Parts: sequence; C-alpha cells; structure tokens
Amino acid sequence: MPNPTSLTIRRPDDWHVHLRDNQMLAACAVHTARQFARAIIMPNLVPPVTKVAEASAYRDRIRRAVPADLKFEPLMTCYLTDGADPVELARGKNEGVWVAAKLYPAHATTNSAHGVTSMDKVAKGLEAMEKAGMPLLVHGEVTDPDVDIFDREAVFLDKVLTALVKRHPGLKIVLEHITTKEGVAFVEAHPKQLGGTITPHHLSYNRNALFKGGIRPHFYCLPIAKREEHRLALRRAATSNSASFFLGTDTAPHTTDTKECACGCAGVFNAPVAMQVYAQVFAEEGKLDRLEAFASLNGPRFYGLPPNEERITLHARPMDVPDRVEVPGGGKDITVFHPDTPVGWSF
Ligand code: OTD
Ligand code: ZN
Ligand code: ZN
Repeated sequence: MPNPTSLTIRRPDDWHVHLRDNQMLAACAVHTARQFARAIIMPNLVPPVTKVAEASAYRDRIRRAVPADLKFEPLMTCYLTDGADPVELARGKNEGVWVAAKLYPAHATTNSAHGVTSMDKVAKGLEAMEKAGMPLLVHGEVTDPDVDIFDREAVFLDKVLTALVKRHPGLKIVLEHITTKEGVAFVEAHPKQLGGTITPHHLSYNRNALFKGGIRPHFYCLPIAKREEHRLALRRAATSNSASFFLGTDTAPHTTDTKECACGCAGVFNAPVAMQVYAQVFAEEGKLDRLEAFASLNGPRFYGLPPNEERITLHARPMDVPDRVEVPGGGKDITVFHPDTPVGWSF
C-alpha cells in the first residue's frame, strides 16, 4: 500500500531530552515544546540535578522558558551518584517531582563525571526506586578505555545490565538511546522489565556518516553510531509495533564552536526536526501506521501515564530544515541536525 500523504496521530512525547539551562535553555525549550506534549528532562547539568529542590527549581525554569501558548510538561529525573540517598529518591517520587532516575556510568558521556563508579554504590537507592515504582534510565555503555568505543554498549549489557535486572527484578529500566542489535535483543528478551528508546539520528545514519568526505562533528554523539547492520536492527525495532520501544530524541545541544574544534563535544541537536525525521523513517519502511504507537502510546504505557488527547498532523511535503538556532546574547548558535537525505515530512 502506498504511504498516505498526511498522518494524524496523538500528540507525541519525548522520553529523553537535554534542555540545558540559562541561555541554552532559552534557545532550545521552544523547539521541544513545539513538537512534544511532555519530555523526560535529563539531569546532566553542571552541577548535576541530584536533589528534589534542585529538580523542582529547574522544572520552574523550564516552564518559564517555554512560550505561554505551548502546552508542555517537563518530567524531571534524578542524577544518580555513588551513595545516592534512598530517602531523597522516594521523597521526590512521592512529591511528584521525580518521574525517574538516571544512571550514568562515571565518565560515559557529557557531564557524567559525577556518575556511578560501581553498581554496589547505588544498590540501596535502586531498592528504594523498586519499592516506589520509579523507573531507572540507563546510559548503557562501559567506560573502560580498553574496550573499543564501538563495543561499549554490547559489553555493558553483558557486564552490567544482565546482573542488574537479576538483582532488582521489580525495577523498571529504560535502556536509553539503543544503538546496537544486541541492545534491541536485550530489550526484547525482557519485555516486562525493560523498555528501549531510539533516537532519530541513530535511525538515519550509520558510522560512515561521521567520516563522509571528511570528519563531520555534527554527526558525533554518544553512544556513537554503529555499523549499518545495527541501524537496520534499530529500524526494525522501532517499526515492529512492539510496545517495548519508544521515542526518545536524545536531542543534546552544544554551541557550534564547541563542536567544530579540535576536541568537539558529543551530542546531536535534533529537536527542530525530530518528528519529521521519525516520520520519514517510518515512511521509508512502509510502516507509517505504526508511528503513533512508537511516538505517542508505548512511552506513556511504560511510565504509567495517560496518552495525550490532542492530535498532530504531519504532511508528506519537504521540510526546509533550518541550519542554525541562535542562542540569545553572546552571538553563538547551535547547528541543527541535517540528515544526508532530504526530509520529506513536515507539519
Ligand atoms: N549523548 N551528548 C549528551 C548526552 C547524550 O548520552 C547521552 O544521553 C550531552 O551532550 O548531554 C551525547 O552525545
Ligand atoms: Zn546517554
Ligand atoms: Zn541523552
């Protein structure tokens, strides 16, 4: 059956977003809020968001940064550190501030220096989360520099996640931004306990894109894009209609100057084009009828929240992707993710 020329679905949510703070927040919040009704806000600020009061204040700043005509609900997360306080975790969940907590293995990605050095050091916190019904969101990469960067996700599944799911059988876990066929298989093997988010960029390109015609820093993020066979596994998973996989853009803005330099930051800023790229991927796979489940239904079900009642409509007409978004004050900008093929869907 040919693809439709337009698609109306329930308003989607983004289950993995970096909105930053201050001027970066001012530049970015509108782009996520235009597309999504709710978003899980990552806590990797400097310093990280570890206390209920900090998350509540950050939520207020986000709400103020979103234009008043957009309806948007930030869902806050706690950054887990060694010795994470079980009482603070349970309190924040009961008070309706935390929706989940985030596990960064120390030094795995941007602003993760305060992350967890060993799972034993968060066992008490994880027990409290298990009791409180609070999901754990995992950056699934080992940080051992002796492990090849392209193998770090698969090794994490073997060395860390396998033991974690056994030790905390009642803990709901999201394997964030999966990038490998092993990640897909792990999520599929634990349908009751695990969910997996998939980004638009990992669906769009493989690792060759980083080096096509020269080094291209705007395609660099962590976990790094893998071989084509892994991208194809992600596309199969996202479009499979399995309730275990849902939308998480991992939009991670850095100013253009901090990406285009000798040691550029990791992160892809895809918020202005996210739904359009997902629609393109589902259309290419001939599975547009499954976009709503991935974007608007599976995530709420995993988190125990109702789906949104509003609807959005996407049209099969090319999008003029902006090159940059200005950061107010200081003359800097953020380069927007451009897939290598034109984006054929727009609002
Ligand atoms: N990956 N950059 C960032 C976060 C993500 O691992 C992630 O979730 C960031 O800049 O915060 C990135 O490449
Ligand atoms: Zn991550
Ligand atoms: Zn992220």
